[in-house]
Amino acid sequence: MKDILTAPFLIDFVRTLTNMYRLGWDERNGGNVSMIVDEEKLLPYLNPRKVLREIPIGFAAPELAGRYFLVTGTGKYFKNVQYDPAANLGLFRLSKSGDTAELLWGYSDGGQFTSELPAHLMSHAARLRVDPAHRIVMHTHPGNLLAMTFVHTLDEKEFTRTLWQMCTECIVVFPDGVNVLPWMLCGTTSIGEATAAKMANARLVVWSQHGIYGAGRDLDETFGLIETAEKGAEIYMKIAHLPRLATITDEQLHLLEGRFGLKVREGYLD
Ligand code: 2HA
Ligand code: ZN
Repeated sequence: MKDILTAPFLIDFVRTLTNMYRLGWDERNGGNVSMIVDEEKLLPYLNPRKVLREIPIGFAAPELAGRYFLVTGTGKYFKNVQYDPAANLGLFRLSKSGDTAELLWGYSDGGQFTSELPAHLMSHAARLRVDPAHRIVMHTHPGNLLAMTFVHTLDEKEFTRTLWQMCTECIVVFPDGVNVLPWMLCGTTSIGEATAAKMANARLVVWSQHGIYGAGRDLDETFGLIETAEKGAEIYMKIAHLPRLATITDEQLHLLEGRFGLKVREGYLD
């Protein structure tokens, strides 16, 4: 068996979390990330029959039974992940019944997965239904997106259109738009179900006055989605209180649609 700390998927995961912390998105224990790991990627590093602990997840996700997940630990700080991946992260397989995490590696101080596991697993199931290559769910607290939910309407079409108008790249990176949930109690199966429902037609879901969820095929793509939306929100927060003398028009957004062959969210452009 090779040392799992040398596994490219783990190195990529740790680097991504470290970078998210560096950007100020993940204060204290804020944020959580989960990644579906394909079995062939993990076999050189772990014996899948050697289960360290069985941890009930408190709900059932039968669609994901038998899948492997690398998931941040509850109460853990992104800041610390690079110094002790085994204490701050865990890798488990979801049992046949879909209601138990079979821990294969990590949570080495007796900990367990993030309190937001319902939103993560339900979002994975929702995204896999529309994209079999989907692998990542990322939750974080970027300051400008959060700020925007206090001063902008939470109407999804309006919220999406504002972000598209803030930087030319926005519509290119997330033509499917941004869905928005009102403030809800976090860490519950209700917010998990609501998030997953919003993931059916977009890869970004804002949790008002809390943060954002992003989904994608790999860590770079998912990080880049959130990074681009956060840049749009940053520009909005810089200009919202100033007279607006220019904007990106719908005509120009249509030009981008044609140039990049985008599948822009139906009905969002005039
Ligand atoms: O504690 O971000 O949503 C981590 C969180 C909860
Ligand atoms: Zn959060």
